[in-house]
Amino acid sequence: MGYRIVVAGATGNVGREVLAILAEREFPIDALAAVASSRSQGTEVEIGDTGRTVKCQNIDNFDWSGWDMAIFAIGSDATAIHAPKAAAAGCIVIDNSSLYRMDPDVPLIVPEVNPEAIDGYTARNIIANPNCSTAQMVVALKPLHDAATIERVVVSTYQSVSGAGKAGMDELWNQTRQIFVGDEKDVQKFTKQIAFNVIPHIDKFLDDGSTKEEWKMVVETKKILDPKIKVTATCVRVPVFVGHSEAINIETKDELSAEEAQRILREAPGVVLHDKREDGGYITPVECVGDFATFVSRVRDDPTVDNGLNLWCVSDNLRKGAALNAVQIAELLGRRHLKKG
Ligand code: 11C
Repeated sequence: MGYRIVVAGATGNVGREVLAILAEREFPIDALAAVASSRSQGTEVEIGDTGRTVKCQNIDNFDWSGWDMAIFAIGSDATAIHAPKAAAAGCIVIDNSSLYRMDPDVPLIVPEVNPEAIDGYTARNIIANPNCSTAQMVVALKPLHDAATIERVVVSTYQSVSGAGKAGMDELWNQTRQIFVGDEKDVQKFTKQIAFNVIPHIDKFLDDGSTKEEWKMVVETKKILDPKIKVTATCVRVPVFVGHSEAINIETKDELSAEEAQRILREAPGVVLHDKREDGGYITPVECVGDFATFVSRVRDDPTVDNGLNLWCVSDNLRKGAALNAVQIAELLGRRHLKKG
């Protein structure tokens, strides 16, 4: 016996990955509905590479009653309209947007890090999925925090254009072509040229000079991992299609050598340590695409502070950063609260 599950935003980057991952992980499904805006009504969406498709229904008049859970990937504005309706009808919402993440009545879950927090979903029937850059970082940091108590994190991100949706990917592709053929460059989605460039700006600016993407990394890490951890972030868009990378510096309360950290990371759930300390002995974004893991490389001591470590962390932002984490939440919900069969 399986679940009755809805994928909202099934035609988008993340929605399509959700459908693929449900199939790849053989999530037990009795009924599957794909919903999207009226523009996509009737569109047949492929379910990964199974050869099967599902027809999109209009989210505006979808009847949420009788569905066990819905994975939402439709952005905050549409989520604000539709998630409360689904939740009120008894369909548990797993939401990819940032709308509910900091709501104290909504658990913010990375299954490898804080699975027990999911029990709080009953307050609103909503569970939040973190920002992609936070998700991969906390997977890498959790086992190190358990071993030596992380007190401070300094992170710089190298985020792919797929984080900005299909329009971001199209802009990188088009600008690259335009530069090669000498056409005028089309700059719309990003504030500056992204092809052959990097942009130290993701999401809107806040009053203190940081950006909302940087703020999310701070507050979400605290909510998921430990409110006592100090985090400072610089988030940068790079001309990579898929895969976010992060250079992370941590300071721990207790001593933790690079060798011990490598040993811990080798055993950690969700982490693949690939750290050969030689040419090419590390993972780059193109190698992580389509994978479930959070890859860690370049683990080394930082001798400029007491108990400091540096590491390099790479993951598929559409998977662990969004669709995979959402499906893992659905699996966790099933195991802990909605047992079938
Ligand atoms: C990016 N991290 O790379 C963003 C995308 O809060 O879910 C995801 C935004 C979010 O642009």
